[in-house]
Amino acid sequence: MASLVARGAFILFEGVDRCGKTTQSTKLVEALKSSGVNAELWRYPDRTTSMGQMINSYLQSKTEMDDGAIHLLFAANRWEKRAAMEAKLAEGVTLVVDRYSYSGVAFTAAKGIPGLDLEWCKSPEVGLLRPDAVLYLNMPVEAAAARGGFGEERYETSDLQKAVRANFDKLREDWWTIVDATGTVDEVHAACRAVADDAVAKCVAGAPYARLWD
Ligand code: Z5A
Repeated sequence: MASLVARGAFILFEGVDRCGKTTQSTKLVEALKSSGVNAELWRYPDRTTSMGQMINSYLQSKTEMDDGAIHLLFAANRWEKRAAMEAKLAEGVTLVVDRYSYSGVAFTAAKGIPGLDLEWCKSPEVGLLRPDAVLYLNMPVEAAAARGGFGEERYETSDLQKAVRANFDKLREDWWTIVDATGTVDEVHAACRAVADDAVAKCVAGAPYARLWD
């Protein structure tokens, strides 16, 4: 029997470090809620789970891990949340998500480890829910770094971020929205809000779910 509740939308923010994902995802959830949309902010890695704590420790360089193993752990951190994510959407909650599988693939493949190419990196993500909309916050690495410099975590170096950006260019699909992230917070928000409103409306109207990498 079909559900009586319209499903929520899965709206994803992606982009290089400091491009504004946290700022924009937080602002979008507030705006959606204030217009009556039931919305929640999620982020990956989800550092609250036991797997997420292992990832957190790795990102903070407190532990070392094989590059393939940490890649699979990032993916497992999405799989462990998959059922909860699908249940939320089915209940009508719109999820605004800060990073997801595309970051997983773009970062690991940027390390240049033999064998860990884009295709290998995609494989553990296949079958996870595909977002209804991707808001790719497009920004040169130098401009992002000028927003306060990179932090202390692993991966926060200019060379790696440039390789990540090049990988995002390879992963982009024609249904993504490329947002100029160099504008003011309000300008970027306006562009994101329009896409989010459209995604929510399509999901209310019954848009089907899709899976990576359909
Ligand atoms: N990773 C992975 O390897 N595999 C995976 O599967 C996943 C992730 C999911 C997690 O970092 C790390 O894990 C990440 C990828 C890797 N490594 N790196 N790099 P995270 O997600 O916890 O952290 P982050 O993505 O690096 O977040 P960030 O540094 O907080 O950046 P942000 O969220 O994109 O930006 P922001 O905090 O919103 O803004 C940065 C600053 O710019 C801040 O001072 C703002 O006030 C300012 N800002 C924001 N927007 C503007 C505008 N429009 N104008 C001027 N200033 C602005």
